[in-house]
Amino acid sequence: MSILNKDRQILALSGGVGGSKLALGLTHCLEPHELAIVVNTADDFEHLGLHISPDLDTLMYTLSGLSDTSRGWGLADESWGALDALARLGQPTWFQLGDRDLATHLARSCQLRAGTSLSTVTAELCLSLGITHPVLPMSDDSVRSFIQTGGGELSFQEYFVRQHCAPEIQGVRLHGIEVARPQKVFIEHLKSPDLAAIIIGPSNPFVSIDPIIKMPGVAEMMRASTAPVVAVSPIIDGDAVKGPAAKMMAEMGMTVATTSIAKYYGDLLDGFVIDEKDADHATALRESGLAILVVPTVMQTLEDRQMLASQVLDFSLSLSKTHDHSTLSIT
Ligand code: FO1
Repeated sequence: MSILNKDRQILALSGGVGGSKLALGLTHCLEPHELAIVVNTADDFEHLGLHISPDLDTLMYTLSGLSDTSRGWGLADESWGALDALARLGQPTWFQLGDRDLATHLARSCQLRAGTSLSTVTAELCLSLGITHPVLPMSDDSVRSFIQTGGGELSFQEYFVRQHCAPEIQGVRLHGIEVARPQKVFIEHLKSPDLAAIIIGPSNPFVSIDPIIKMPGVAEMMRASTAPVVAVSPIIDGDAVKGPAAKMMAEMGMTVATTSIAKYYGDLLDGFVIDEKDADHATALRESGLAILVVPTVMQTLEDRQMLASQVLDFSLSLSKTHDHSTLSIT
């Protein structure tokens, strides 16, 4: 079912579990040629000689219906024989690699080692998994999130998995961001007059969305595009649905509320989607110049994902670009 006229496209920016849920909903509303999903790769890391791309895998497994929805990452019906064998060999097991999941890391790692780009490897993996909507790594260059704490910097997975997000965060350093080139199809969409909307998923702004929008030129192209930019709040009623976003906000001195998310994204946004529990924020947010949609944003079932996606789509397509961007040059 196509809700876009002629060949209009939608860009969705995604990272983590929340972003994948909305992306799945969007794939049920849009044809493959109408949607491209841009995925954070700054959580990627080398582990046991393997290049691991957690947000790409979470999205691919979600779109292919193979994901373990209770864990939120990895594959359903997983076995852990290799991990047990690694433990016997005294290897690190804090980052749990399932036997089937390992196949993805092995396939990706040997392709990358052979010089294939992450984009090409991702396209091949998606083809194998029967995924038809384009999944675009945000870049084929390396960007890595480092969590700055009082005790020094931690790689993202060290912070998120090994230390269970316990250390107090002071900030995030995006290593490599200054020279990272946004993925070429991503840029083509950003520059295309056929781009109908850019949807930022309910992902962690600091470690899932910032790596995408802080790459050179991306924010400027988003502002210059005629396509409205709409974000779905990852904070509901003063807390995050999943993950460390709320804890990070509090530790970085922000009020844990939808209003702080809107402020953080600043003039990048034309529209903002908040949960009904935050309906009392709508007036203040509208007064700041944002178009606001108030709907249930907790996605527990596939129907929830599809419903929210179609509401966000309709809302986004109803917006015209509200900011005057004629003064900005596209770098
Ligand atoms: N998250 C955990 O909390 N514990 C794990 O052991 C773990 C293993 C893992 C393996 C593969 C993969 O693709 C993701 C994995 N994750 C694990 C989730 C991952 O750390 C997060 O999904 C992202 O980096 C943050 O969105």
